[in-house]
Amino acid sequence: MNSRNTRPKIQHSRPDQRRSSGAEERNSEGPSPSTAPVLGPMTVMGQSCLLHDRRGSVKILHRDENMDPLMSMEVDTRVSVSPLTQRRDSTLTTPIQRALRSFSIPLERLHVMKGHMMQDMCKGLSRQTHAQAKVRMLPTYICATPNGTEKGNFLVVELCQNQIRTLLVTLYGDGNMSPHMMYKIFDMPEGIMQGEGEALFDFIAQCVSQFLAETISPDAAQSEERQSLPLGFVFPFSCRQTQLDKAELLSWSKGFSCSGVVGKDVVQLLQAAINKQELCHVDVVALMNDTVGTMMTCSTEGRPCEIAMVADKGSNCCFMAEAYLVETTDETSGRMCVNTEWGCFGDDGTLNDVFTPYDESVDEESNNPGEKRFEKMVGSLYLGEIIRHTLIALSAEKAIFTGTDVSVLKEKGVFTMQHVLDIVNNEEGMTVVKRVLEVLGLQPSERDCGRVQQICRAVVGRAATLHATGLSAILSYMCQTREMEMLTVNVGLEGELCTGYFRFEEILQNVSKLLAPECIPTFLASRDGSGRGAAMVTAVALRLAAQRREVDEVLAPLRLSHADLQKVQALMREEMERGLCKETNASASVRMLPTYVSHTPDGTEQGDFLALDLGGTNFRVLVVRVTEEGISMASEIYVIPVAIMQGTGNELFDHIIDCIMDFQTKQNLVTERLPLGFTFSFPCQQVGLDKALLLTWTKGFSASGCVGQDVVQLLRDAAQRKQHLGMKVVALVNDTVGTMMACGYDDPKCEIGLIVGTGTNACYMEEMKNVGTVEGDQGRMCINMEWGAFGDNGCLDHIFTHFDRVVDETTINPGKQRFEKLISGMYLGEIVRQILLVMTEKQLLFQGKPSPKLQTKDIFQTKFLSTIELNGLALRQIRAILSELELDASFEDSVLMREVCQAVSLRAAQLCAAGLAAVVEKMRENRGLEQLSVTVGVDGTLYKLHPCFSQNLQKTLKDLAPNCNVSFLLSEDGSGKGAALVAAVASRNANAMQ
Ligand code: 0WK
Ligand code: BGC
Repeated sequence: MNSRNTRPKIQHSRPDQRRSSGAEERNSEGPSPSTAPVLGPMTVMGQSCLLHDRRGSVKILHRDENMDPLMSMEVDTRVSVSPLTQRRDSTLTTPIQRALRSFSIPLERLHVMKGHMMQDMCKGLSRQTHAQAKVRMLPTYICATPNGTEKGNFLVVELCQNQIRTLLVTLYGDGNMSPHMMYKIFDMPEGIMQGEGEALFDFIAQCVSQFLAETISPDAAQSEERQSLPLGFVFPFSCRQTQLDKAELLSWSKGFSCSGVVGKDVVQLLQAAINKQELCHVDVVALMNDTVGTMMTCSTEGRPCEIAMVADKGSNCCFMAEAYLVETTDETSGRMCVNTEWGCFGDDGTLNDVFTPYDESVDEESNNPGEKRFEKMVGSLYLGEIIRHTLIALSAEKAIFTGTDVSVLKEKGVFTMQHVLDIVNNEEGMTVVKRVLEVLGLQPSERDCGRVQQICRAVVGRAATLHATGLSAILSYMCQTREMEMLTVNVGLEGELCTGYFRFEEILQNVSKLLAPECIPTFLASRDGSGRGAAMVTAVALRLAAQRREVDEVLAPLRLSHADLQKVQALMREEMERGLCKETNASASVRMLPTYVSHTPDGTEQGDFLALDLGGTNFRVLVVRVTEEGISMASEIYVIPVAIMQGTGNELFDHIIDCIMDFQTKQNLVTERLPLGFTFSFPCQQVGLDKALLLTWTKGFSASGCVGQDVVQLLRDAAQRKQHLGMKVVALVNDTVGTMMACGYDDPKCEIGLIVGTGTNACYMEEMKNVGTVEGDQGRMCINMEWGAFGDNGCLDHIFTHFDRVVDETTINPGKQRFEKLISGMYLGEIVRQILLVMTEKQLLFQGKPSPKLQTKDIFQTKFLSTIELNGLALRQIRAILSELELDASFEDSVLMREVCQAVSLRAAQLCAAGLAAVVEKMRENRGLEQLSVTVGVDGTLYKLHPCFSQNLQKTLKDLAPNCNVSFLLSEDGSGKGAALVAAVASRNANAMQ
């Protein structure tokens, strides 16, 4: 199971390393040319050229001296990756060759880069290192993808480069198969990107206002005005989001630098500008990065998309991460979309060796030098600039445009992305290239054209390769954190580099296959940019918000406040007092039964004893040896079939004797007549240590003819019937008492026994003077509270929910053991099942489709809660549990499932704590202490196995009884040991009497 403290080891190892690490060691200089898989149609390595066919096999051509050096370059340089050695190849003669080579990154280096990216991703996700990380890994608070039920009108505003795009998207809840979309593009006024932030947001709000005026008819506008029109804002800049509609701008990029925005909540700024336009019905409910919009856009046609990459002016990528790994949020379950903001990758210098002098020039000229270095190598805002600087350098070295006027190249931004795309996509000779360069005012020769095209292809090819490297890091990261052998995933693509450069996707496919062979990405080009996706995000946000409100409504009755718990504590105390008082004991719901155990073990107990432990999950027969050195025991678990539990008393006790006889046979104790301590975990009125009248059955038992009878006698009678003389019952104790005694043997401060298992109950050492139902007022006596019945007099009806009532009505003892039915393992699963049924009915779960199995009583076992609430359990494991119940659970369903289980188990732990707080506070007052320090001996499957029950109980107890320092001691061998100790005390007293 993974959780925040057990995280998967993220590693990046090269595929060939994985295949044969030996080879690697063998060649410190990087792989020998013959082994290194190389990418792209042509790789030049020193004197040889490697030609790669599509199948990836490599043909080596040896360049002979009369081969035209350029010719060797004529072959496709679109993607050139070559072994490390290549870059340092000083044999490269011409400036062109050197320039081209500077843009080719060896496969080796790409592997290292992928590794750095993965390391930076982990740094960005970790709460400790997030602040220093260059790859910011910003949480987006998007934890769900569209489920097709979204419907309504949604407004979207996209802040693009030089444009504002406004959309109105209508969804019909038909699986989003045919959303209706209207949109309008507004060009941004000159200089607004570098002006006042307020001016920018006012302009955006005016666009919205104009768009609405043009698209919504006045009548519809009137009815619209009456309804809230949700707006999703696509804001492609790095923001620290704390909610879907709360995002602080961290930094501008791509030429934007509006003042008064960095560090501000961008949603607030837009909402304020919109309100200024008196569009008060327009409510900004979600802000998202353009990558997120793209992921959602590509997720609509019934094919979930979990990664999206924008290769446009800027470059960025988002993906669905395991929420528990996103340490900068409190979400621990499910997945959350993370906006990587990988544009800043390398700002710590890790890319310096691949950053060419041309990249340096572009960076120096930018308005954020030293920042966004990765973006500046791959964003279409910069590719033209890189090429311009390369051409400037080459013409300065007289390697190109010799003897012609190249002053136009001095103009920043003159070489646009469109120019570049026209050149790189041109497969037909140099006509197009020539025309593009001439339009720019250059006079290129045929040779110049060829060289410019090579440079353009090298720069764009490098951008595609670097995108693929970043993507490979994310692919491998997802594969590893999901602990999968193979990851198949849909990747949404958006941006002019994706749509404009016709070889982009192919390079992405080839390079990611080499760098992340364990992953199979399917690329989905986004047809509608991120606008449609933004409408989805807004729709999902509203659906989730509406769902959240409904879920809170359903679960609200289970959420107990501190005041509620204090009230329960006070009611428990009241019932305890009534139980202890002779006059009111009979009507008290907490019977406070005397146990005749007047002190905890003192270590002098000795002897061999038989012990029985009935009433928990397992019926156990034990033989216990108590010596001064300690206690040793042997035991056997026997089943009590339901037919016996609900048969006759004689059948039950005969069955018990059969088990004892079987045990004694196996333990060669047949000849022994050992004193026996009987842990009988049901409410009994004890008359003495070995005489106890059963008051009522609980926990599914109902054997007839026992209630009101002396249980010890029933056992003796059964032994009689079976002519079994091999035992002498000397003591009967409740499992809480047995547990207290067993733990008291190791910790003398243990004066409270607590069981939270199939049932629940507690006992504690009370001052005899307070026990009105037993003569004498010296010393103390252990009181078996039988708190399971607390509230049977109706005092807890105010916290009893509809779900609890349904569960109670379907038990064999309706109206009884009401406190127990809110807390113990026998009932929690059923409470959860009832809630699931209601939530399914309300379409909050399983798309409203209940499964027949979910209608089956006790089908949802309490152990499922313990599993489902395991910290960070992968949601697919929750889905596995639910599929056992024939429930086809979505991701969101699994997250909601966990929330329901958490609500039910937390309430149980809190109520248990409220009961214990009443006990420890009474003991503190009894002893007139400022501070009480006491130990609780505890047992029971729920307390022991539930991942956070004990923690929640102890935390709540501290809040409710701050003047008591309570520690908890888990009983190792159960209360059988305790029963033996009580039997030892009883025997010693009996011997002393003789
Ligand atoms: C183990 C104790 C037994 C007690 C049981 C309660 O030895 O006396 O009844 O714990 O836990 P459960 O088995 O009901 O979860
Ligand atoms: C019984 C108690 C017992 C508790 C825990 C309750 O149902 O009434 O006697 O201590 O379960 O096993």
